[in-house]
This record gives sequence, C-alpha cells and structure tokens, in this order.
Amino acid sequence: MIDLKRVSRLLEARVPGYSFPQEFYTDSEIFEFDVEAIHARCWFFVGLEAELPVPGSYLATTIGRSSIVVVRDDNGELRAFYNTCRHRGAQICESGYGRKSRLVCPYHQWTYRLDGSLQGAGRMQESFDRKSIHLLPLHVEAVAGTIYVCLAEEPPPFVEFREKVGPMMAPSRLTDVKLAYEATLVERANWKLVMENANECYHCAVGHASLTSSAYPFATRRDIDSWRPIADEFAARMAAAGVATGQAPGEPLNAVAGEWWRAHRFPLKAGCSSLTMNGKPSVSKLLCEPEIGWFRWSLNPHAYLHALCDYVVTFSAMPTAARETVVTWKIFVHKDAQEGVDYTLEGLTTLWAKTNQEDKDLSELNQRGVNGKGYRPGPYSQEAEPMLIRYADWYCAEAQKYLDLAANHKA
Ligand code: 3BY
Ligand code: FES
Ligand code: FE
Repeated sequence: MIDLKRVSRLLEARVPGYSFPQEFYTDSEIFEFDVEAIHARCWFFVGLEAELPVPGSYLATTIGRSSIVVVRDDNGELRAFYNTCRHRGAQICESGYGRKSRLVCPYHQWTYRLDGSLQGAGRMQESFDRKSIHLLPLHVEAVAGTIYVCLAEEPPPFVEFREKVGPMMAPSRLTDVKLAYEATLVERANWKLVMENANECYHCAVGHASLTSSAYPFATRRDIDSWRPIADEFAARMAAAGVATGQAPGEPLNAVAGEWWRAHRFPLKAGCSSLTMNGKPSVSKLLCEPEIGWFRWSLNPHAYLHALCDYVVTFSAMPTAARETVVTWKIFVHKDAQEGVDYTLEGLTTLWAKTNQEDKDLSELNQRGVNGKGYRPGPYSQEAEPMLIRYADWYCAEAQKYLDLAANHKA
C-alpha cells in the first residue's frame, strides 16, 4: 500500500520553480506512486503504424509495470490489450514485433483471436465458459501514422491532440516509413531526471556539440532572438506551402500545446536540411522536401519525437525502478529506402546515438549528485528551462489529481 498521506506531504514540500525534493528521484514508494498516478493514467506513444503493416501484425511493449500488446485485427483495425493471459496471467507475446494469426499463450496454449476473444483452451471443465473470456482491452488511438495507448479506464481527452497535431504531422508523411534502427539504453536515473533533461536545452551548447551544429540554439530568449528573422521567414514560407508550424509571428519557439503534449515545426541552421553530423540528409530517398525543417512533438510524461525530411526518430523513457529508466529509441526511413543503397546505418544513427548517450550520461550524473546528503532542490532557470518548469508543474498537477481522486474515493 502506498502511503498517500506521505506522498501528499512530500508534494506540499515541493517549491514551484525548484527541482523536486530528493524522494521524488530516489524513493521506491514515490516510484510506485508514479506508476499508478502517472503511467497508468496518461496517453503513451507506442510506435508507428508502419510497425503493424498487415492483419496479425503485433507490437508488444511495456507501459509502467504493464506489458501491453497492440495488434492489427482481421479487419485492419488497431486494437490494444494487456499482454496478460486470462488463465493464470502469463505474458503472452514477448516484447517486440511479429505477425501471428492468433495470440497463443506460451504457458498452457490458451489461444486468442486478434479481437482478444478466447478461441481455445484445452482440457478445461464443462462448466468453463470460453465465451466470457477476453483479453482486457485498452484505449488505442492512431493519428497520421502514429499510435498511442492509455491504460486508464477513462483516458484524458485525446481529440484536441488529434485535431491540432494530426494536420501538423501530415506533411512529414509518417505513414510512408519503415523501421530502420532500434536501440535501448538502460539509464541509472529516475525517469523524472531523464525527462527533465529532455525538456531543456540549457545543456545543449556544451552537452551536444554535434546536435547543435545543425540546430539553432534555443536554450534562452537571447538565443532565440538571434534567429527570430529566420524563424519568421520559415513560418511564412511554410504557411504559403500550407504547412502548419505552430508558430505565432515573432515567437519562434511558440508551440501548439495542450495539457500533456506540444508540437512545433521550426527551421534548421542555414545550409542544413536535416539533423545529422553534417546537416545533410542521411537518406537519399526523402520523406518530404528538404525545406520542411524540423517537426518535433512531445508527450508528457515520456516521449520526444522528431521528423526531418529524411528520417523520423522516436525517444521513449519508461521507468523500471526508482533509479532506473529504460530509454527506447527508433529511427524510421522512407519505406522504399534500402540500406547500403540509399543510406548507411552509420550515417543514419551517429548523431542520435551520440546525443542519446550524452543525455544518458547527464541524467546519470544528475542522479549521482541527487542521491547524496548534499542535495537540496535548486532553482530552475526561467530563461533557459521554461519547458522544464512546465513539465515539473504538470507532474505535480497530475499527482495532485490522483491524490484528490483517491481522497474522494475514500470519503
Ligand atoms: O536535448 C536533447 O537531447 C533533445 C534535443 C532537443 C530537445 N531534446 C529532447
Ligand atoms: Fe496462459 Fe496458462 S497462463 S495458458
Ligand atoms: Fe539533451
């Protein structure tokens, strides 16, 4: 049982604008709380539709503590279930992808149709009612080729995300891709440290020399002012081409944002058309015109996604313990691009392999310092860490919502 009174006290001790009290980064009870209050209630990006191309395609992954599976059913519709057998609870599909006409539990071979209904269960008694057994369904949504799953019975509203971000995604042609590369990083850091790091670029100039060779600096207001005319010219050019950027005039970093998501398209440095080691596309078969810039969208609590003219890179951070987070990152390219002909894995992956490793090192560095008796919450920079401030406030609001619900439930 999580001591919610204790969580509530710790949350009250948090000072807005400051990093969290130590327990939020180190304590196993707060980890249990997070998994219940955050990971069991938010929308999660799980993959691209291109990973589930035909009926029977499936993708198994983990959200919080729960193994889940997304399948394309016999009618071509996406469905999501807890990946847990209704016999004695074994995990049905191993994490990863594949294609199956039925989902068969490896333990005693109970067999499920792609709509989750139980088709077969050998040696069960007469009184056993097969028809009443079904894999537990989950909410699943697809937007412009991207897939989201929520474990909550009543998920947060999704419609605003679909309506506002769907049209912004469309020019990136996220439906015309194939998976080219996937890697995982086990980071010895609390998931909030991993995502705090992902939500600021204060560290970018020193921490990501390669990334910043093709991206304009956007840590501070002064940085942004330095390329405001370029951003305005980009926004005007995109508007003329019918591509939404989410940018208000004179506000190059304004994003279209909801409670749990943000989306934005912005220019790359002059002379660059992709985020690669040399700023040139790493794939010769492009997804869209090289002038399309950098489309970035993010989901609280866990994902950062980037679409360039030549590839799409996705980053998802999932907590496994108070001080451990598994980061999965994937790169997608045009579905007809051939490795060795149109791209090399080295050219495609070097920048993000470096950047993600640099971010892992920074998150672990942060955790090592936070673990000690010398840690005190410190002030976020209002100028250089505005997204991080919003992220921390969002976490607190979600945590408070859960505490209020639990209190009402008891009353
Ligand atoms: O700081 C990073 O690693 C990346 C680059 C842009 C935003 N962030 C997720
Ligand atoms: Fe799945 Fe027994 S646990 S068939
Ligand atoms: Fe970083």
